[in-house]
Formats: sequence, C-alpha cells, structure tokens
Amino acid sequence: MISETCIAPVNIAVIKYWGKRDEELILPINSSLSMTLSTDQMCAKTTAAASATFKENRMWLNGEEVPFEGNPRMQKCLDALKRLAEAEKSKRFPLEWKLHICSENNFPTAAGLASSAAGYACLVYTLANLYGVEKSELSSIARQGSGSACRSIYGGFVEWVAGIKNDGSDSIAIQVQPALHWPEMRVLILVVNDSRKKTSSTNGMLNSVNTSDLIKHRANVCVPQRILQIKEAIARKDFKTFGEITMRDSNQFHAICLDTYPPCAYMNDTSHAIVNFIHQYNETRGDVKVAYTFDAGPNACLYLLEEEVANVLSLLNKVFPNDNSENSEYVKGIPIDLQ
Ligand code: 2P0
Repeated sequence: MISETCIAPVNIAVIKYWGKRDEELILPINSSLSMTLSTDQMCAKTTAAASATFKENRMWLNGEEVPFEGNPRMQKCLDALKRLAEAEKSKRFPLEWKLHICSENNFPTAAGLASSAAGYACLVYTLANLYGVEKSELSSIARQGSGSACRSIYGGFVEWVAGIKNDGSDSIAIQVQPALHWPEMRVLILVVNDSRKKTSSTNGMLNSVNTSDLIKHRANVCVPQRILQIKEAIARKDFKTFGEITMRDSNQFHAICLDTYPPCAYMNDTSHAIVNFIHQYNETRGDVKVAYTFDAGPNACLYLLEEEVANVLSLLNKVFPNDNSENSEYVKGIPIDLQ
C-alpha cells in the first residue's frame, strides 16, 4: 500500500463566482477574486491510499462513506490525474490499483464556508502526490471538481480568470499578490448557523443563470470593472476601496439570488443584522474599516486590518452574545490570517 496526506486551505471570494457558461467543464460566466486563508484554523485534510488489495474506489467525508464511483466530478478529477500519470510515465504504483480516500474539514461542511473549494483542492493535490505527477495543471483539474477549488491551489490574493475559450484552456486561476503583500489583512469568520444550506451553490447558480435578468448585467458590466478596481486597490493597499467593492459585490450577488425565480435566500435576519452593524461601525469610525462578505449561506466573513480586530471582536460579542442555547443563532468570531 502507498499513501499520501495533504491539507488545503479555504478561500473566500471578494468578487463572487456565480453562474456557469459550461456545466461540464465548469467554466464561469464571470471572473472572480478571492483570498486564501491560513490553514491553521480552517482547512481540509485528505489521506489517499492505493493498494493492490482494494476491490473498489471508496471515499469517506468527515467519517461517513460517500459514493465515489457514481460521482461524476470526483471521477473526472481522478481520470485527469491518471491521464497525467500515464503521460508522465509515473511509476509509483500500477494505475489499475483502486483508491481509498478519507477527507475531513475542520469547519462546517456545506454551510456556505467554501468547504467544496478546500475539499476538491485537497483531493486533487493529494492524488497528484500519490500518483507522483507534475503540479502545473492542478488548478484546472480542481476546477472540474468544484469551480471555486481552482483558487485554493494558490495562496494570497487569487483571480480565477473566466476566459473565453470553449475548451476552458484559458479559464485559469492566477495569484494576483502573495499574502505577504498585505500582512496586516485579517479575516473574521462569523459562524451564524452551521447547518447544511438548503440550495447547493451548483443548483442555485444554475437557477440564477436560467431565470435572473440582473445576472447578465453583473457578469458583463459590473464584475469586469470591479476586478480591475479591486486589483488596483489591493496593489495600493487601499482598504477603503477594497472594502467598499467587497461589500457591494456581496450585496449584488445576494440581489441576484433574490432575482432568481424561485428566489434563493442565503442570508438570514442575523446576517442582515451583521451588515447593519458593520455599516454603523464604519460610520462611527468615519471610514471603511471593516468589510463583510457572505457566500451561499448565512455566515459572514469580515475583512479588516489587524489594528481593528480586538475592537470589532469585543463589540460583536456585546451585540451578538452567544447564549449557548442549542437552537439559537449566535455569532462566533474566528480571526484568521492569510496564507
Ligand atoms: C465564490 N461561491 O466565488 C462563490 C460565492 C458561492 C458564493 O464558488 O458548482 O461550490 O462546484 O462550481 O465552487 C460556490 O460554488 O460551485 C462558490 P460548483 P462552488 O466562492
């Protein structure tokens, strides 16, 4: 038996990916931009083993067995890696050997906290090590597992360029800036609700592409401008512009979700209370000091500079106290660095 274990980080988008132009290849209708978080607090961990004695490919996610053979995305990633191994004449073990894969997240799965991004990035990276193949194509392979996973292959500030080609060869993730470029940047994850979301991102974005009128304006006009502006703001370390674009893009993404028919509401009352809290905080401070962004779930991700963290955390604890009752929604702040 031969085995490998790897960890992969979560990434949180400030310009959101929402909508595909090709469901098979997972090609997006718009470019997106994210920050990769440190693996200290939030990451996926995968162990993959290959053996002549394994009868079939099997996979366990957070301790529970999940279908492998019937999962087309998983199969696609595995086939792509085996093709690479064949092309590179990798001889670590015979390619017919079956695999057993164990993956776990140290944060809520499918609660809108980018678990599939870290999960597929980790799966592809671990299998690449197992098969002993070159790493240059891993981002494109991870993209075919879950779109946002292509960004988790890189650290720092990462753009997933949508591309225009039908074969997806120009739909790639690139590092815009390393994390060290802006070492004061911090992320606070506010866990509002850690249950599984009702509408998966995959289904939600498909419904949006099919029914929302606003999504076309967003993809064709707003996002291209925002990507240019936010990359400039990051290069200049201009938090005010960075924060405003981040909040506007989150708000527009959730407006698209509401423009979807039937509508798809990922944010809840606590999420909206957090939005109000941040705007009040910024108003009191006389500048944009904290920015929120919400993915396909009610949990908030706050971007802020290190100097604000203690103040914001203590105010959050006052405004959203955790009463520890089982069903109540609470806000748990987890401060995280970039990777
Ligand atoms: C993002 N999200 O850019 C956006 C923001 C959710 C909201 O990427 O169908 O799980 O696997 O490609 O990658 C979630 O989408 O969807 C996502 P698939 P994925 O992070």
